[in-house]
Amino acid sequence: MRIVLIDPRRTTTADQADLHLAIKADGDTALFVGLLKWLDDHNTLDAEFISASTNGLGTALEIARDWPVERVAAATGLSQREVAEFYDLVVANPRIVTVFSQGVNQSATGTDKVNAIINVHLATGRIGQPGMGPFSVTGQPNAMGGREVGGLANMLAAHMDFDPVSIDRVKRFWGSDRIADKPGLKAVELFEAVANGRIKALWIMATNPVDSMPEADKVRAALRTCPFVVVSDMNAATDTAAEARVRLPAAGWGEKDGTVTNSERRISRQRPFLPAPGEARPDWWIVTQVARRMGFAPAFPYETAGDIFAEHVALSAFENAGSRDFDLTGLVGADYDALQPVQWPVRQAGTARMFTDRQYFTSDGRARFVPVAPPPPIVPPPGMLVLNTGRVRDHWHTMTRTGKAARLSAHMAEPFAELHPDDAADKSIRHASLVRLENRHGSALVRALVTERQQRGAVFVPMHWSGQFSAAGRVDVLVTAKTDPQSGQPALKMAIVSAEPALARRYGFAVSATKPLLEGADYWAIAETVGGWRAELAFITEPKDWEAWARTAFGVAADVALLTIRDNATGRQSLALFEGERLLFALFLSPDPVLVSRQWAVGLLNDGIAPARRADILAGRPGADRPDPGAIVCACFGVGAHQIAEAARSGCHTVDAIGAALKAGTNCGSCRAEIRGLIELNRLEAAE
Ligand SMILES: Nc1nc2c(c(=O)[nH]1)N[C@H]1C(S)=C(S)[C@@H](COP(=O)(O)OP(=O)(O)OC[C@H]3O[C@@H](n4cnc5c(=O)[nH]c(N)nc54)[C@H](O)[C@@H]3O)O[C@H]1N2
Ligand SMILES: Nc1nc2c(c(=O)[nH]1)N[C@H]1C(S)=C(S)[C@@H](COP(=O)(O)OP(=O)(O)OC[C@H]3O[C@@H](n4cnc5c(=O)[nH]c(N)nc54)[C@H](O)[C@@H]3O)O[C@H]1N2
Ligand SMILES: [Mo]
Repeated sequence: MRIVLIDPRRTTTADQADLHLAIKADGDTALFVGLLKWLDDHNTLDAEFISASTNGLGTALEIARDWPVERVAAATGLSQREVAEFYDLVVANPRIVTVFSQGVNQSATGTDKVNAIINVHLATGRIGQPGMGPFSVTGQPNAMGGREVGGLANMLAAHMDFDPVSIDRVKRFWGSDRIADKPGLKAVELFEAVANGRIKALWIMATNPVDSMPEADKVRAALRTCPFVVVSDMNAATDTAAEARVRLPAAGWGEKDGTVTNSERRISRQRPFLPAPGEARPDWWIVTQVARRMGFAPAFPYETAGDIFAEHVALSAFENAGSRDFDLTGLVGADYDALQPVQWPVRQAGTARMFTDRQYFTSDGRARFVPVAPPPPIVPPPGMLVLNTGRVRDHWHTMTRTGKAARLSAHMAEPFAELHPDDAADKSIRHASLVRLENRHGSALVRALVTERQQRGAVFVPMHWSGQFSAAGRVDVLVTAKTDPQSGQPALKMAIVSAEPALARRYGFAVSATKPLLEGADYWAIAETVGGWRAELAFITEPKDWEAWARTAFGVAADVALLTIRDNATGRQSLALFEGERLLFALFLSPDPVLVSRQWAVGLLNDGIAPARRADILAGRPGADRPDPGAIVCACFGVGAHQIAEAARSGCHTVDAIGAALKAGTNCGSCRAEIRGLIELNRLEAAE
């Protein structure tokens, strides 16, 4: 198998790819429209399939004919050679799967990008057969399931739209004289309606929009003006729950019964493996109770998750007879507790592959080409950068889960911005210093990570950091609430920002046995570690009295003496508190970024520390018996970059050899590309 990665950044996926196309933001439509022309020019179109099973190629091809490789290269920022190499691979390999996710979807031209991709598959007949097809990978573990039950404002349940026939059908199925007869507000519109007072009551369930929606500060402000906000969550402390009038404790996935559907349309039963804590209840139960008290008891007779699933199955089967793709007819009357994983549509049995009969869910059964034209390129004003956002390996969304796992936080412990070295130099931003990103929507303060993996003119910030874990790491305060005109999906990968160095007068790093309160610092980011917390700090204006500041931050009473040392030559200063052999907190301050080894300092929280060692600890000096493992690379086994580098220098020259020596990379394997990079680097150093 060959892998082509299309991503503006050289991500760790690039390390596995045969070809990486570092495309300009939103260049995808041009790339795939140009591909359609190339395929036509190289006689790769499937004329028989096109004439028997599709409609509308003409217009799509007409547009594509204006997109020769030179023009594609100009629009995508790629070289003509790279574009041609990719196109040749597509010509030569009929078995091709185009896997796409949010770099395609979360764009003001997302639907165009998807249609450009599907057009290529339709034109070559590469769909509905083994090893080929466009493949949209949904992100959330049950994103697919959410759509099936109508969890989007623009659809009814069971994949039915708001067309008159479907509206009438669902109405009859439910025996209801009233039903919503048009799409509701999509996410971005919804918060606009809250802001302008059209919506006065809002129930937010299982999502954290104060962090994850574009123009996030406006979302927060909107919630503050909304007369009635209810939040159902499994965490009491989230940035959204903080704005709620009523908080309802929800059971989490491992505490409840249900089904989930994954990206291959496979529905699986999920059973609880933990009891629900306290008063927590499944969301369906909470909704049912509220509905009953609102007077809808006859319509909400459910006692179990199985009751609801049976109704879901029945609706999918209602007047279906093969006319609608979402069809669970085969599960009517099925024993919920004995349900085996199955791929829909389920008529007699499940369906492993759709469209093998070359029939599509349109009125004439033919697939439709949707003509799309590439958008004009995105050109930020001089000095400004294109902001891109997304995920890191070890965090999940707004960190309500992964923020609690010390091991996962060890990989990336603070919010950061990836910048190209030339942009960083232009703007006098040093690696590991702080950078302020700003535009008319808001501002963020994050650590600068200067790297060749980033392209010039762009900056990447992870989506994960919330106000629970950082002072100003919420990237969505910067993202413009611009949406795709068809889908309403916000362009979450896109904003124009300025980037300036933030000159801190003092930097700090702290470890603490208890969660510190860092509100007084201009920059702070905290992460859980084994035995406590670690925190990165920076002060643009300094507190007058460091001891007083530390007492508030680490909750130390006025009559308890702190240990402090100060080096007048360097301006470095440390404060700490011990209780017997136990370190309660240590705070290292410096006019420059603090150089203390993070892994060493974090380890102190679990060490017994003899009084004689206290001075070394205040000085930030690891003893010879405790070599610094470096930043954690393998989160599964807690193996650091220095350890891997050392092993590489002493002869472990393959990822497997490192695994045999240190166990690193032998469990989940997601750090293997990073390990490979460290081996390369350190072999070279050893050779020099
Ligand atoms: N560790 C971890 N895994 C997760 C999640 C998580 O939070 N953490 N979340 C899950 C969820 S819900 C989702 S939706 C998926 C998302 O999975 P992905 O979509 O794979 O992840 P992202 O990091 O959001 O974005 C992917 C890439 O799109 C690139 N990109 C940005 N703009 C463009 C563009 O214009 N064109 C192209 N071609 N690429 C562009 C970005 O540089 C980024 O590397 O991940 C799922 N898996
Ligand atoms: N800039 C930018 N913004 C993005 C993205 C991006 O790439 N860039 N990605 C977007 C994408 S793809 C996604 S999926 C979203 C994710 O954004 P959100 O969905 O807002 O983020 P989560 O952290 O998953 O929030 C889920 C919340 O539900 C709670 N929860 C978990 N399980 C349950 C449950 O069973 N019941 C209830 N009631 N609560 C529960 C969690 O504690 C958490 O507070 O972010 C989007 N926003
Ligand atoms: Mo997602």
